Amino acid sequence: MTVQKHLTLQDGTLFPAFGLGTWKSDPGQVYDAVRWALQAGYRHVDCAAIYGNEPEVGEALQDAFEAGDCTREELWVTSKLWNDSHRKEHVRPALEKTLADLRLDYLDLYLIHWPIAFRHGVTFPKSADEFLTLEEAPLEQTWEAMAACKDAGLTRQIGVSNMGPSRIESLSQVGPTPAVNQVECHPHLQQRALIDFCASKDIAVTAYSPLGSTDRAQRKDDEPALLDHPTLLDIAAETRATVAQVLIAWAVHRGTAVIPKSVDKRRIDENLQALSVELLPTHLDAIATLDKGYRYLDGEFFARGGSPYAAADIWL
Ligand code: NDP
Ligand code: 1BO
Repeated sequence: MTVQKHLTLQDGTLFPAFGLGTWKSDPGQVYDAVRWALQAGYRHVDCAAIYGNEPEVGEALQDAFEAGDCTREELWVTSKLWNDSHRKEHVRPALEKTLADLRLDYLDLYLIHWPIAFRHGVTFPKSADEFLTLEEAPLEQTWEAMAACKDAGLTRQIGVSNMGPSRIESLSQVGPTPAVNQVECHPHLQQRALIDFCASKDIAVTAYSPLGSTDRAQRKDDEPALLDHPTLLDIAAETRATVAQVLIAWAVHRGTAVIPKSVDKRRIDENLQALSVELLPTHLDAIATLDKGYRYLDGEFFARGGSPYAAADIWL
């Protein structure tokens, strides 16, 4: 079994630095993916209500506990509050729905998924009136409701996702400092300034889309293919690893948690084995040159249809 690595959160809680992503893991696939992952030694699963697969993840978790693959106490489960439930009266019911779907009594971590708000019941807005502005649904009120969920024992930690320093500062003025900020992070978007800011506040960073999020429905014409990058291919050859393993090892080496998604048993195993890949200073120097501030998830999907949001303002 591969040795798990951990980050230490503000209150001393150990946060597994490696987990399984589940976005785009369709019902019909995600049950097996979660079971294979837990049998292989994964101890962290990243979920979200909007992924539409929490009931099937919950079935897999229950069966894994019953089969003795791991105990609830050994496992870290993260989920996320969707944008239509930011108003304070909707936060706890959304978390309770996620807990029922996941068949859990508590989460380890609950995140505000995006600093974007929709009218209650809207999955993805089709018109301007389906959005709420941040004046109509202030993130600070959402955060107070998240903190109440933590106090009620529904989640052990609370955190944020897709947020930059000014949003984190303003949430920290009305409640606890977020335990975790989950953001896109890979060699083309290294997030050095944000990671330094989070370190200064003792906020752990989780890197999402660490492999370049290759299976998104909407891809851009100019999208760089991370898994085929010549520098990364060279490092993979030198370390006798795959490029995916190099990317995961790099994320863990720089002190972030990382949550690659796969529904393929071979790749699920391969990704976990990345924790044994050792990168040399020359490799780290070469990867450092690949930063170009490129977002695979640029947030443009929240800026259409008469949206009051601009993509560039999401990451403030
Ligand atoms: P990833 O960067 O993890 O890439 C997933 C893609 O890589 C899939 O096509 C997968 O295919 C493929 N893949 C997985 N392992 C390998 C491998 N070893 N070699 C080659 N290809 C591989 O993308 P995601 O965008 O899914 O990000 C990971 C997770 O982060 C999400 O699943 C989600 O949990 C979280 N996330 C959070 C966001 C947020 O807003 N907070 C936004 C985006 C992601 P296959 O399944 O066939 O193996
Ligand atoms: C809208 C994209 C969500 C991925 O976490």
